[in-house]
Amino acid sequence: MTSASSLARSTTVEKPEPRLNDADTIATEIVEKLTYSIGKTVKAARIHDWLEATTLVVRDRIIDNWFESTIKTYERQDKRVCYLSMEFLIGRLLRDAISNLGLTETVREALARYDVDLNLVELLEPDAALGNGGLGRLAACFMESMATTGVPGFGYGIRYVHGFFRQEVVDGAQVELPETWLKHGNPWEFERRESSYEIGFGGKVSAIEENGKLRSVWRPGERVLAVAYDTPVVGWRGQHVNTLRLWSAQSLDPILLDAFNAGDHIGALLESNKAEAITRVLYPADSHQAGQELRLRQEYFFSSASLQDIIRRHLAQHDDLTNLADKVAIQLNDTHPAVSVAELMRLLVDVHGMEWDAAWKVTRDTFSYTNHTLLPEALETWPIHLFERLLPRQMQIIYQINAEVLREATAGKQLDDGTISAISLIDENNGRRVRMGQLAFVGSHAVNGVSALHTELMKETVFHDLHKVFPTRIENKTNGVTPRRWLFQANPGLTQLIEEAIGPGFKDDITQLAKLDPHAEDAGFREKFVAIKRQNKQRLAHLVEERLAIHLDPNAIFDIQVKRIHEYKRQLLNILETVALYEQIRSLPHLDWTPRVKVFAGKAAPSYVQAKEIIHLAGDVARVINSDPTVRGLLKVVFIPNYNVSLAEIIMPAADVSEQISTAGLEASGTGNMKFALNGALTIGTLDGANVEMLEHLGEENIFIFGLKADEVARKRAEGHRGQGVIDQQPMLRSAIDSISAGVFSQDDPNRYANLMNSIRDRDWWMIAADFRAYWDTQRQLDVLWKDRAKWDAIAVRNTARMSWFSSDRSIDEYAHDIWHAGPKGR
Ligand code: 26W
Repeated sequence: MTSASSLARSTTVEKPEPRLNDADTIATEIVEKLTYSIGKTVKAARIHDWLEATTLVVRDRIIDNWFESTIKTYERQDKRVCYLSMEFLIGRLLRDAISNLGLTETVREALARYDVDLNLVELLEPDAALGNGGLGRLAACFMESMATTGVPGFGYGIRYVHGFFRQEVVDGAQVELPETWLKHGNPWEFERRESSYEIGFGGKVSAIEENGKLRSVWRPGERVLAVAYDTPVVGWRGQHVNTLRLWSAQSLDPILLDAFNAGDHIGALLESNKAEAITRVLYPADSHQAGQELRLRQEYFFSSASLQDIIRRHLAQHDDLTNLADKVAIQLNDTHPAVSVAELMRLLVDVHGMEWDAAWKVTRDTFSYTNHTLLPEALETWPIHLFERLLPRQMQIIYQINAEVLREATAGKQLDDGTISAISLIDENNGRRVRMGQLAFVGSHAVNGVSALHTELMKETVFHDLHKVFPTRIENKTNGVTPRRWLFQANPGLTQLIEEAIGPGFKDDITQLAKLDPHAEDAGFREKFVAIKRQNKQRLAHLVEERLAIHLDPNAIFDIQVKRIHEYKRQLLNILETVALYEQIRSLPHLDWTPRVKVFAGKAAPSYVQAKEIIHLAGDVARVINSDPTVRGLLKVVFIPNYNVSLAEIIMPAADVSEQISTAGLEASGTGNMKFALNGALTIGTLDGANVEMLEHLGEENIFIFGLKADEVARKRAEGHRGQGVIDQQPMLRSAIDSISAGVFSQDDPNRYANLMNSIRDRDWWMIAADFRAYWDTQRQLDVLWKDRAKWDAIAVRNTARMSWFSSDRSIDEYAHDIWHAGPKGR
């Protein structure tokens, strides 16, 4: 093309020509980026430069579709879904983007021309770890599924400078180190200086009279700026591209020059430091609410910025805000953005002059709320005095909402004081606190749990009384995971094998995985399936060898438990079974033991003492067992430090056994359980969270369920169950607990685990002793099954074949249809 004709084209045609996607073009473009954007020659380029250049070339291809999706949504005035989440645990983006665009082999070939290996380039990208665990990863899977299924979705969150901490294990103990994902810049994001909003804190509220009516005016004592950073989220085949908008805090005045000129160089920067602190770091706790002012500032900061942005966009297209709920659905991902309910009321009533009742209808019709945990210590409440000081107008609004909800609830009914105090937004019993769960509930038209069991328990426990008043509000939306990341990208070998067996249709319609089911009976297919599993196990073994200098035998069962470390997730039950197995192998070496590798990984909240002790114990047990020649070849234990999304992508496809063994009633859903099973691991688990639905879909021969059920746990707790009685009846368990207590695994500090072990003897709140025997027996059942390879492998194949319902596309379809009324399935 001559330069003259390209000039003519650019003045007459708005939409760019579709780019060529052959290896030649891509290679040329990568070198152009290297040269003109990065300023390096091919010869001088380091591998980081290749990463950046490749990312920019891939990004160009996404941007074309991004504009198209955005313009289409705008022109058709489609309803938008805004997913408000304090966390997005995204992981790496390059491989995901290339794969969803269908360019993996082409980009590989393009780079190979310069002797650059795409795999190595991909490994350099830092994980975007803007989340703690399940809730944050679910938000990332949902963003990808919204893009894939064509729901016009906007993720709203926080651009933390430091994501989830890096974990090192030093002398057995977890050490937290800062994470610096932005160190080399972030080529995926676009700063949108024009989309910035003022966020207020503190100050005073006054009422002014306007046209005979009182209007509240909030004059904040402090203001910060929220600046938007946009990242495109590309769906499968690149058709639809959504936006993840993350907010960064900046001070309005970068420096107080008067103070600076007067010689107060530190004071001159105080304001800007205080503002920027809001988005500096992700809170690393997912079990206890932090209860700190900075956390509430984060919550309000991103809620207010997101709502102001949503309102601005709406008013750019519509005359007023009365039809907001027809054009926008806002999903609250847990209670972290629940202050949005009060903030939207403030914006509608105080700023945009809407009548209270009309505003309340708009608010309720717009919001919906997902609950992700029933753990009492994780439910968010804020002291009234703190709330009032930081957000005085929002506090008034909460009082007013409370009064009206209580009036609505009592209308025509006689409610006792207990019910009234249970549904109140203010907890009067613990030093007066605002209950964010109640606020989210009453401000939403739909409230959902994340698995069938969890949803039922929500109705019986946290929201028992609100559920009675609003009996149709709670519904279930079982979680899912994106098969693009967790099957296609993480397990290309298996993906290719599936394609050879059933054709490529499953890539666009994951329910077609069911066609794989009959292949479970085909010995030839099973052989190939197992060969791929073996390669994946070797890949993990290689990583463990490199990082920990521990050799793993791929012939052994790879038995894996990776997730946040929590007492309720019961890593301790797994460790006790490991110790018991170790002692059994030592005392009965002549028996035909099935070789096992026990893999653990996960992070503990920095202030969670017991969780940190569990990590220490896993490491101590690993060291003793791995250096004992009597069990060599039969039992190995590893704790892999710094579990994150990228490590999960290597671990999930390498598992033979997936440990999903939470105390029944405590795991809201679990999503790791789905990733493992999709990749052909056999689950050993309790009837908890989405394991219940997995049992339904897999059939009881294909999943290994044991232990107390949720109602049995509740009953035992009510009866005052203690561990000691059970321990006395279980010699293997007693011996394992006694060994750990006696310091067999911690000779440098024999009392290290005294508290941990006593908590099982004296209390056993998590039913570790109570479930031990059932767990042990089920593990031995798996040992026996491993020897019948045809049977094991058939079950593994059936797991992959029957897991398609757990795709997050299905979850998103349900939200779109039942709650949002948006997107192709929701209209
Ligand atoms: C306020 C401190 C805090 C922070 C985060 C409390 C609780 C949380 C999250 C709600 C914890 C979480 O990630 N929950 C997990 O959500 C997943 C997605 O729904 C579920 O699969 C897990 O079972 C649930 O533990």
